[in-house]
Amino acid sequence: MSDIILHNFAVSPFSEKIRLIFGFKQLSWKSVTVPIIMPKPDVTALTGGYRRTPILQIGGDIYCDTSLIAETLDKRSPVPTLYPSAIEGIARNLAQWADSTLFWTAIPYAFQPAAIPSIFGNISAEELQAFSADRATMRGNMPRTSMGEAKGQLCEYLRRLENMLSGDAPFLLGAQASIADFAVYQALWLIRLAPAINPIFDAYPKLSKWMDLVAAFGHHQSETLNSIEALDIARNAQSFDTDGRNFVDTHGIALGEPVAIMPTDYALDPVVGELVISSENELAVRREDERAGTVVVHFPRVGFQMKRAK
Ligand SMILES: N[C@@H](CCC(=O)N[C@@H](CS)C(=O)NCC(=O)O)C(=O)O
Repeated sequence: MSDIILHNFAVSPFSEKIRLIFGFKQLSWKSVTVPIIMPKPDVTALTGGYRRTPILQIGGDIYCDTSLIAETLDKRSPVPTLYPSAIEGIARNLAQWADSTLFWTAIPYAFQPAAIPSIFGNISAEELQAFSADRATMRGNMPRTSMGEAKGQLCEYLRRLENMLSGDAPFLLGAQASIADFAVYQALWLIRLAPAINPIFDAYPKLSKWMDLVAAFGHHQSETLNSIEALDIARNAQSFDTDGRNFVDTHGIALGEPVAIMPTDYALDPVVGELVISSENELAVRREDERAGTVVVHFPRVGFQMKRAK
């Protein structure tokens, strides 16, 4: 089986979600460190434009968005599962709430001046300015949350999560960990890293204990790889993960047609290619790249939009 390669950076919460899933599943992986801000030419050579972090590469297959990355890892290594059958629906929906609403409530709270050194280390004023400008462009017209709103809403969400842990079960949805635990944890992770602001968790002792439990999964074994080696692996790939899916047509677009796929919320960079998967929960295009060769770029349906390309 081809190696699992995660293109990620250290202080990326969504990357931490996947790194902990490697720990949970005891999966060995290769780590490519990507730039924190644009340009990212070795990332977009693989994806065709998608710039968000992380992406998963297996040979010439590139998986975008952690909901699909988690799904792909679960297919490849089903035990222990991220989707226990009795709680699958609620776990997926809770994870989606955490990756969107909870994350975008926690982020403005995490990026307070007092917390910046714990998150970024010795970052210069210029670097911080470049980071803020990059993220402002990436977020486009997404609504901004003030500190007062972020703090008030975050405390209410923490109270609800604490309530979910009020029985004896160790995880959010019971005895077994699920995708919901990794998604909620990633949203709170940057706050947890920063001693100047993490006392916010003191009022939620069960949640604090649960965070320790999730963190204890660790990241399992990884080796570093550079982005040029990753491009070579893509270019040499002989087969692609396109079989075994139903064709579900919700757009009146047939397999083989040129399409553009992009997120619906932020970083709206379209990826253009020939439609090769259109299933219940996944879309994928095949595209040719000068540096990466032929690649198949996969997206979850939820959170993405597809249009016929010219
Ligand atoms: N829904 C996406 C969100 C990914 C995301 O927003 N990641 C952040 C980093 S944690 C990002 O892309 N930041 C901009 C960048 O890395 O270019 C997912 O689940 O993968």
